[in-house]
Amino acid sequence: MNYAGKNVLVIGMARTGLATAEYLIKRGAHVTLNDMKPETACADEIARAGAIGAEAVVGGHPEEIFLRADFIAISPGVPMALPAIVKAQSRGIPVLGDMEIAFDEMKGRVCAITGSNGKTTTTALTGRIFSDAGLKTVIAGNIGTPLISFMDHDSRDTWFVCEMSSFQLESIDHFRPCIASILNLTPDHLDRYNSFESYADAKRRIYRNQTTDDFLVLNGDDPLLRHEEARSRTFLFSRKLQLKEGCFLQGDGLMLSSRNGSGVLMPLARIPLKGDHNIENVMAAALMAHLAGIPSESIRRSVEEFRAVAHRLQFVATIRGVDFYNDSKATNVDATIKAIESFTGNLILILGGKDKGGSYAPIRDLCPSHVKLGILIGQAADKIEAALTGACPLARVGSLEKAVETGFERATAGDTVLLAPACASFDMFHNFEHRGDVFMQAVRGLEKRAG
Ligand code: UMA
Repeated sequence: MNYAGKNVLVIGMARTGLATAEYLIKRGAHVTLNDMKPETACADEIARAGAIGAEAVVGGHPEEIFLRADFIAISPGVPMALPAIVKAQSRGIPVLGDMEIAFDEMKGRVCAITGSNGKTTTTALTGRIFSDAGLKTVIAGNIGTPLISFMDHDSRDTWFVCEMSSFQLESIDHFRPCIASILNLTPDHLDRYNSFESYADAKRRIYRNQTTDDFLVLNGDDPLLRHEEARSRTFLFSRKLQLKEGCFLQGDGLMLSSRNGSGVLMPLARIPLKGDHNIENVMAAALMAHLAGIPSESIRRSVEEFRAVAHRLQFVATIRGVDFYNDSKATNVDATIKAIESFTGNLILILGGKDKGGSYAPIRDLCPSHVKLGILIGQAADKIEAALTGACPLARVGSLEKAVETGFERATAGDTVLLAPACASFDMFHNFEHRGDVFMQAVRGLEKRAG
């Protein structure tokens, strides 16, 4: 698209908004950046907007700036249901996300990964396999750096391995990945969607522009995904099914099979990541790499060398026989269940934060066998307490640091203190990374004091 002389409104003045504004200004657009935050809370962002040549309007979303835009670029954290957006759309003003804008210019190929859980680990691992195999690779999207930030480099021959959230998928139009994957579908973000179906529909947009030349990789063990009707060539990965084509388990070996060849990829015991859910993540990444033409030997080596991504079931320390794990990225109930299931029991589980509108009851079933003590923090503590009372002992504390101390006091050698909160972090922290960092700092402090 030719942006020269266009009036563009960019909503959200954080990573995506600022990168998008810079991209558009370099291509001749007049950009207004808009954020609901008051001026006092975004002085740095206003200064950055000025430095790149954008006008900044903060402290709300005044309708007139939406209605005079030629098009609107929306950040993932801003809901499409914002009244000013709805009104602009009703007047025919296009609303696009940074991934769509980037895709319009991109010369390379996209491998896009979504799902309720496991996206970041799978994206990081897939990117690692691609780059270890000598392919020019960029890892972008929900994992941390907006895709649009990479568009000033020559993108020919590049694989863009993108983690995509449902939020980002809402604002695509022509975006078409050569390889797409949906890892799983479980309830999340029900504070933004009015039903699980509309959340799942947003995820399904990942393959809607694919053609018969493209590949779609789905979790064959997820009943919601097994029977998707896509135009693209669909391959499953599964821990339970024996597949003619795809990635699956045979005995204790991981098998890969397609027209590109078949055989044992590697014994399960050689996968360094913890937990059954990570076997699924490895299967998805291996299958995508296989479909991109990467030899099994190269995939195997990369998987063997890959270690957990920060804040995803990350081992922190052992203090007097008590292990500490940071799974701050477990921001929904399903992720917490997967984290719990990665251990055989003896867990002291730290739960709580900002509630996202779902039910905590599914955690209850695992408590008697796995959880010695649940330590509750944050705004959601009352709701979690109501859901788990009677299933395991519970304690309430006022901070994450206090939760770490209490966990250590109540643990005996052989126990594991696990942060897997089942909630968003924004009631007490800037984001889940900040929450994980505070947890790890508290553990390190404990380690020093324990000698
Ligand atoms: N804002 C408004 N009006 C609103 C809502 C928000 O003005 O109604 C403003 C906020 O005041 C803030 C800005 O929008 O200043 C934030 O925008 P953003 O949340 O999109 O922040 P970015 O820094 O651009 O981060 C986004 C993704 N954030 C979200 O989806 C919430 C990041 O994913 C992503 O890494 C980044 O783009 C680069 O692609 C984070 C995330 O939490 C990790 N994702 C969710 C998840 O994984 O569950 C989906």
